[in-house]
Amino acid sequence: GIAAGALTGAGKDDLDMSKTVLGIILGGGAGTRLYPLTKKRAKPAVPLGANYRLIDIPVSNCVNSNVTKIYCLTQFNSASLNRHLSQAYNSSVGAYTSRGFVEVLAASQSNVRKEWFQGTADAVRQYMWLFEEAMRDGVQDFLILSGDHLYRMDYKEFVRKHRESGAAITIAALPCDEKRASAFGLMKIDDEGRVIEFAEKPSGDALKAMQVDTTVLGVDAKTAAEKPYIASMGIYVMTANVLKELLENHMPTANDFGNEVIPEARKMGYPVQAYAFQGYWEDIGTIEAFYNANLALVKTDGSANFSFYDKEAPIYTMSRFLPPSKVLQDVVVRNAIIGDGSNIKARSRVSNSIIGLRSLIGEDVVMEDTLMLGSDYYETVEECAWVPGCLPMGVGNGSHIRKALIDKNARIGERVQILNKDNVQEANREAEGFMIRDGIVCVIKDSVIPSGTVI
Ligand code: ADQ
Ligand code: ADP
Repeated sequence: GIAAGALTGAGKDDLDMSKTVLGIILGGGAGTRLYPLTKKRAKPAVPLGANYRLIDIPVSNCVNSNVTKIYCLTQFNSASLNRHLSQAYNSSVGAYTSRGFVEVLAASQSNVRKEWFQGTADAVRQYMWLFEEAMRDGVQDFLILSGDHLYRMDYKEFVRKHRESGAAITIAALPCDEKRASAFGLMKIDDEGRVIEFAEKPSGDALKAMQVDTTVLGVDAKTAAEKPYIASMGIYVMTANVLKELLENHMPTANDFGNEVIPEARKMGYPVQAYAFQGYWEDIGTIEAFYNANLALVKTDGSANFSFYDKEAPIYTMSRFLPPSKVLQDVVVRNAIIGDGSNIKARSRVSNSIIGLRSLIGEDVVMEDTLMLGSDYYETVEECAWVPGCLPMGVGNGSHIRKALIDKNARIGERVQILNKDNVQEANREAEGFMIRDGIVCVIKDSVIPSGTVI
């Protein structure tokens, strides 16, 4: 569900975005960094911000920028991902005149021999035969996006700059501090924004060597002093026929954009440009970053940088027609987002937390700094009672949970304590239904944590 009006809100489109740009979303590799969220689902289907999924961010940005032909490349497909995309978007992008679509392309379905995509560039190469059809239909540029970023961006300006500069590849870029710089592709640029050096995730001396004056990106001197690196956001506009030529003829064995294609193309003399992005952007592809970015949605100290609400550029999702959430007597909710169809029983206290859709929270529960993803379906207490040993969905009476990430359909019993009192940073207790990553207790999807458990 997108209201019809939302699509016309994309503004004046002299670039003919819907016809000339193909959105390609890199939906995830092996899925190790977000594990165990990716244990039972493809990365784009990971739930976000109580009602959404990761894929909603790039797809909504596309729709709001009038990019209506969208492919999502993923290692494997899941029924829920397809259902989510088709229910949320296909009626809106698929109008007869725009001939738009949002489709999942899985590695295992590719007609090229390899079982898995070997990397980002390899993923695009394996489906180039399909993208060529879009090129014959008028597509000039590929907009290559990541599936695990939280941001709002108007791709029209990005594409406009790409075409104006005559670049082969344009890389969205922002200033970055020393601490995080080595996690990114770093650039040096000239006065025209042309990339004159590119280093993928350098460290040590090679990192230091990439320091620049980032006021060239349009930031003030103070910000430039704190953030002396120009980082690639992993978001690119690439001229379609140039990329085809690069992947098939010049570097047929290159697997990655950041490691191989971009630095090689630059060395070969192809014009590579940087596009300065202003605004909030976060890579949420690790458990820690994912947890922090979700909880930052309810920060009151001004560091809540992202809102799912924006009149001009909303983030869309599947309409589920869930009932509004219900909160019973003497419940205290502070700094929280509660997804649709949730139910919080008497005297519970929820603070600094995101409670995902269809969450059932019992009586006298305490939840702090917790990201609960919710449930995929409702199950009544009566239904559960028919099944021997069934523990109801959600969080049972009297449980106390702090700094946890509870995946969907978890069944947490009564008087459970998830407090990680010993402040364990890493632990693999998958057989018991949880893991600890970066000090965050992750309760795995569909797990059962028996009454009285202490973690
Ligand atoms: P990373 O994000 O570390 O750096 P990479 O692991 O290649 O690079 O992932 C890029 C995106 O592609 C991610 O969304 C990932 O899930 C997806 N992806 C990875 N392998 C894939 C595969 N085989 N099939 C489909 N999708 C796949 C990149 C750039 C850096 C830049 C950062 C910004 O390489 O230069 O700074 O993004 O976050
Ligand atoms: P994810 O969307 O997190 O990847 P799945 O691929 O397991 O998760 O699919 C979740 C979907 O499956 C839900 O939308 C729900 O409709 C359905 N589903 C899963 N388990 C059940 C169940 N036990 N009863 C009814 N529906 C279920």
